Amino acid sequence: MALERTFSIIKPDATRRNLTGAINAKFEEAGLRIIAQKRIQMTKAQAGKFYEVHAERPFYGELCDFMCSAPVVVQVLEGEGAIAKNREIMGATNPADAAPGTIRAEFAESVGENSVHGSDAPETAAEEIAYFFAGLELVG
Ligand code: DAT
Ligand code: MG
Repeated sequence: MALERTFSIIKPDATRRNLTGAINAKFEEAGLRIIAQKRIQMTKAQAGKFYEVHAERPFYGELCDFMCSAPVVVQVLEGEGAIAKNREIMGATNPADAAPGTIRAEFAESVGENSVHGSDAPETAAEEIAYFFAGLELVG
C-alpha cells in the first residue's frame, strides 16, 4: 500500500472537552504521522463551503453552526493507506454504530457531534488539505 495523506479535523465537541491529545494518541498509536496541525476558529463561510456536499441534507445548518461553535484542530495525517486507516480509527459516523476502541465509540457525543472528520477518498483528501493548508505547512 502506498504512503498517503489524509485530512482530519478534531471537532468542537472534542476540543471543548480537552480531547485533542487523546485523539492524537489514537492516530499515532495506529502509525499515522501528524505532518501538519493548527487550531483555528472556523467561520460560517468556511464551514458552509467545506460541507457543501451536504447542503441539501436536513442537518446542514446545524452541522455548520456546530463546526463554528468552538475552535477546531485541522490536521494532515500521513501513513500507509492513511485515508482508509483513519476512517477505521475514527469509527462509524453514528457513535452508536462505531466499533469498540474507535475514536467515535470512545469520545463522540452523538451522530452530529462526533469528535472527528476524516477524508473519504484520495480526491477529497487532496481538496480538503489544500483548502486549509499551504504546501509549505506540510512537513512529512
Ligand atoms: P462522516 O463524517 O463519517 O464522513 P458524513 O460525511 O456522512 O459522515 O457526514 C458529515 C457529518 O455530518 C457527520 O460527521 C456528522 C453530520 N451528520 C451526518 N449524518 C447526520 C445525521 N443523520 N444527523 C445529524 N448530523 C449528521
Ligand atoms: Mg464524510
